[in-house]
Amino acid sequence: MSEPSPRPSSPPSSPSSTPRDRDAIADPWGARCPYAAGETWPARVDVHLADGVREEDVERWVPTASLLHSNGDAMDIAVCDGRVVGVRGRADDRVNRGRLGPKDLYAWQANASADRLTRPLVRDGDRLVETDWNTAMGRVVDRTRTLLREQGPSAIGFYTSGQLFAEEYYSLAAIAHGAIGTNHVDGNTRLCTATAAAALKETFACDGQPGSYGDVDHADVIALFGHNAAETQPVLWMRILDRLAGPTPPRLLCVDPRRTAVARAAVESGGVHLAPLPGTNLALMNGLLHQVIADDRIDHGYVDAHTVGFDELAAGVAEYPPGRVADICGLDAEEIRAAARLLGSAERLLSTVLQGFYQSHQATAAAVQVNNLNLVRGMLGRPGCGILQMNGQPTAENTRECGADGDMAGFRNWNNDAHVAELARHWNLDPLQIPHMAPPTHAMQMFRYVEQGTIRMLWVSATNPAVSMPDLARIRRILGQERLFLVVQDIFPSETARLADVVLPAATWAEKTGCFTNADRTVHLSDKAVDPPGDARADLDILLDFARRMDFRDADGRPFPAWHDAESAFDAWAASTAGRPCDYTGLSHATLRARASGVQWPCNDAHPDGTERLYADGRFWSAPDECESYGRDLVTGAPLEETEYRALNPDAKAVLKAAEFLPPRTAPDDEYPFALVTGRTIHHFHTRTKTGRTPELRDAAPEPWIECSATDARRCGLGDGDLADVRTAQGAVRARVRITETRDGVLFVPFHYGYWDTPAGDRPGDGEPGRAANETVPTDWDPVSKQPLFKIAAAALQRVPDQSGTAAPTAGSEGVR
Ligand SMILES: Nc1nc2c(c(=O)[nH]1)N[C@H]1C(S)=C(S)[C@@H](COP(=O)(O)OP(=O)(O)OC[C@H]3O[C@@H](n4cnc5c(=O)[nH]c(N)nc54)[C@H](O)[C@@H]3O)O[C@H]1N2
Ligand SMILES: Nc1nc2c(c(=O)[nH]1)N[C@H]1C(S)=C(S)[C@@H](COP(=O)(O)OP(=O)(O)OC[C@H]3O[C@@H](n4cnc5c(=O)[nH]c(N)nc54)[C@H](O)[C@@H]3O)O[C@H]1N2
Ligand SMILES: [Mo]
Repeated sequence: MSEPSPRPSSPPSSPSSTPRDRDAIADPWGARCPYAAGETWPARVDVHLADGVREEDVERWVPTASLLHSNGDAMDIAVCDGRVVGVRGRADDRVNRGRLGPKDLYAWQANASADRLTRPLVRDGDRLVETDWNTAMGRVVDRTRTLLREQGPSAIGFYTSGQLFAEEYYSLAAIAHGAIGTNHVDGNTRLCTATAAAALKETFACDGQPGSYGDVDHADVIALFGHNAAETQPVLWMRILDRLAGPTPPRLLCVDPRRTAVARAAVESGGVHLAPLPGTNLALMNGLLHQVIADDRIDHGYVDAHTVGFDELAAGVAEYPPGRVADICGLDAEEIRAAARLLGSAERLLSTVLQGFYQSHQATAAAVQVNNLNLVRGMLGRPGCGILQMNGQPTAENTRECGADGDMAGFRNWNNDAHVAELARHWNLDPLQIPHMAPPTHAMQMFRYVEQGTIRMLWVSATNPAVSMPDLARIRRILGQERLFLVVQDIFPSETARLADVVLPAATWAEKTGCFTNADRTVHLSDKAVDPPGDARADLDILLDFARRMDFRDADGRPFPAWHDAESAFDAWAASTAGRPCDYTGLSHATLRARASGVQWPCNDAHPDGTERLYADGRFWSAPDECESYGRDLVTGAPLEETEYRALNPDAKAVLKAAEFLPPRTAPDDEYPFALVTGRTIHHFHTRTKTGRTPELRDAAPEPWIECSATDARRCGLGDGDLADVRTAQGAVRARVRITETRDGVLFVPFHYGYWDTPAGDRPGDGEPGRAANETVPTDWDPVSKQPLFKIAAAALQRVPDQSGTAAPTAGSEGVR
């Protein structure tokens, strides 16, 4: 194993940062470090080591960041005897100042689970049998060659992740787009941050997160739209809690149908919690903009200098007075006015948006209105004035910027021949080899093509669609087809791996080197700390091995891709970003290793220390020749032509776009009277392949549950802890009821629970209730971003009769207060 030279680890720099090992299940956010607006967030170093290991016993500390959410919490991995024995937060990192959340502290243990995939597997009839790399890769290469010969590149699809490293995505994009020439490349980022990207492309004509976590230190109002940060980005939430505990606390706005910890804090801060009916976000945003404009809380100077479209926006939202919006959203008009006053009186407004918007009805249109809100208030590019169209997954930013989601690497515009030619020069390929005649195929469409049989080989890496996609009965049918050749590259025998023809065992975080970028553009290097188990190999090595076996060549007949390891891949990636918004040319593995903190892109000669906020100078990447996208119609999703965009925005400003509210397609009715939303708990990550193998986290939330209000429970004859079925037209989930302060008419089910840890074959038969939330979620997506709508289904709730005994109510995130 090659030992990277150690980066300066972060010893406690002040008494307040003496490392502390807390019980992060009982105390998820730890002790407060109050601070005032404009001050530096104090350090607090969190640590957790395996039983019996003391800090002084640790042989090496290897720098990395968390791979269990998009926050990018920087930490050092503790290594003893070639094993990971714990983690410690990095006090000097800009993202977390030493803090770690529950998953950060415990989930590293999953790497050492006994059931890690250690050998490649190939299908032999009904069974998957162990084999060697030559045999497994031989099968993949044979099938690829046959399909290319018989059907051409569009018979092959790649479905990847938001959890690999930048070097891996860039290699995958080069192989799939460049060498194979298929347009069927997307990530599970389609399920996750497609709407974040789309909303930024609509407003700024280019992806790229404008804001910074540093804005929390300055804001006087922080608005969280469909974002349960307390559970999904606990370290960012600690920062907000520390401001709330300080002398000049911000006020919060929380928009969420559930009474989350964020909602409670909003009320306690003197701010507002709005609990709209699911699926009505756009109406609400239009109402808030209506009132902010009516109260003339507009920064006219900013709007005139830096935006186009204000008059159309004002005319559009004129139709949404608070009374009408209150009816649509199931709110009081006075609540809407109060929220508008809060937003209108802000001097430094930080807005964050996440899945409550991205995975609901009219997702992009609603997320764009948050951009509009900050723009009309002139709240962008100054300390405390920011927009965070959040990411969810740890490396989703890289999936997008490297082009592994089908976009062109470097936020290039597939619809601009000059951009395609530039990328082709970096790859030394003929531009015609890179598909760009049509928009990249999105994941939902790729699964449709697999269903219809035009895609015959699907290579799935680091994602578990058999649990995370909507309408699982359909997904199981699609992935289980005889005619499909399914390659699954994972670290565990997931529900998806069990359906595969070839399973490739991967090395993961701590076992491989690479970079990744969090939601506020902070790039961290994650160094290899220990060897992977058995024959498992880094995802990068698997991809490059495939390329060599396929004997891909560039225009001069040299092996393609031209790079051979993580460092050379990073250098190639960085070079390809020169002159683009996500400019990495000032970074390398060596420079990142030498720094005590992660660095925010763009980082180049002009900005050698990175860039805290985009658009501080009021200049955007929206010039027609520079932009990543010409935009779409917000209601229908129809793409704009280049000529239309040139007419709309000739002077490279930000675009204010209005959209009319349409009632959701799936609304509660007599048969299905509830609105069902699905989402997360603090203890688990996604399909629990890691957190379900971590004792502390598994035991904190061992089983799924159904949240509903006390009124709704009573109406359905249910008590806390009773077993019930949530049923939609798609399917059903059976779980115990947890009575919470969610609004009446709304049910919540966590989506983390699949079937890998239930007795074999314990999957629901058709029509039988299962435990995966996605049994119930219909196939539907946002017309602009193509992100599936996981948070809007019409459902019925029924007590399961003949319950034996009375089980205790589910323990767990009710403790998250
Ligand atoms: N603990 C934990 N943290 C995670 C993850 C995890 O699995 N576990 N995953 C990471 C990833 S990939 C992601 S994408 C993020 C997601 O992070 P979040 O978006 O914060 O999490 P969710 O629970 O999916 O949804 C957020 C909230 O949306 C609300 N909501 C539902 N419907 C509506 C609606 O119509 N309108 C509004 N305004 N709100 C609504 C829900 O009640 C929920 O509280 O978390 C990241 N962090
Ligand atoms: N109903 C409902 N469904 C949802 C959502 C929701 O809110 N509600 N949220 C959606 C969102 S935002 C997201 S992000 C998705 C997440 O959905 P998935 O991506 O399917 O969830 P994960 O469990 O994170 O799957 C990652 C897989 O990669 C494997 N893995 C981990 N590390 C590595 C590695 O280094 N290399 C390789 N090769 N494999 C690795 C893990 O074992 C796991 O099988 O779910 C979506 N689905
Ligand atoms: Mo996500």
